Amino acid sequence: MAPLMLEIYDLDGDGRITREEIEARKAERFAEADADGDGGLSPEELVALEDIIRDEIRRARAAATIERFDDNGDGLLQFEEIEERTPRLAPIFDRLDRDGDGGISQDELDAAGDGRGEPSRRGGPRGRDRG
Ligand SMILES: [Ca+2]
Ligand SMILES: [Ca+2]
Ligand SMILES: [Ca+2]
Repeated sequence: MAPLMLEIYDLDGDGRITREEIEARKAERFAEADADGDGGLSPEELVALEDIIRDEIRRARAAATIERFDDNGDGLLQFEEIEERTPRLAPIFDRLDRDGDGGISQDELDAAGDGRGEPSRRGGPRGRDRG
């Protein structure tokens, strides 16, 4: 069972999703979408329902992400916690910044484009001189 499903449907947080919980969640959604409370969904309300479901999924996904990244356990993602777990950008930056001056110059970008076999969108197989 995907944790995402648990996040969305496990209302009492016991790690199991019961039929009742699914029904309750659906009823909750419906009631929330039925803005005028007439017991039926108008086109606008149906759109609202879709938004609610989409929101639920995004929130659940965010909650799962926070749980994974939250080093100090405060239930929030601090900037440092994000940085620490998404180190992918740092090596790329370091690699591009060949002279290590903390900035990436156009030359360095060109060199990266030529040297690493990354397809350039500028077209033409010829780059600058080999470095
Ligand atoms: Ca449950
Ligand atoms: Ca309605
Ligand atoms: Ca935290």
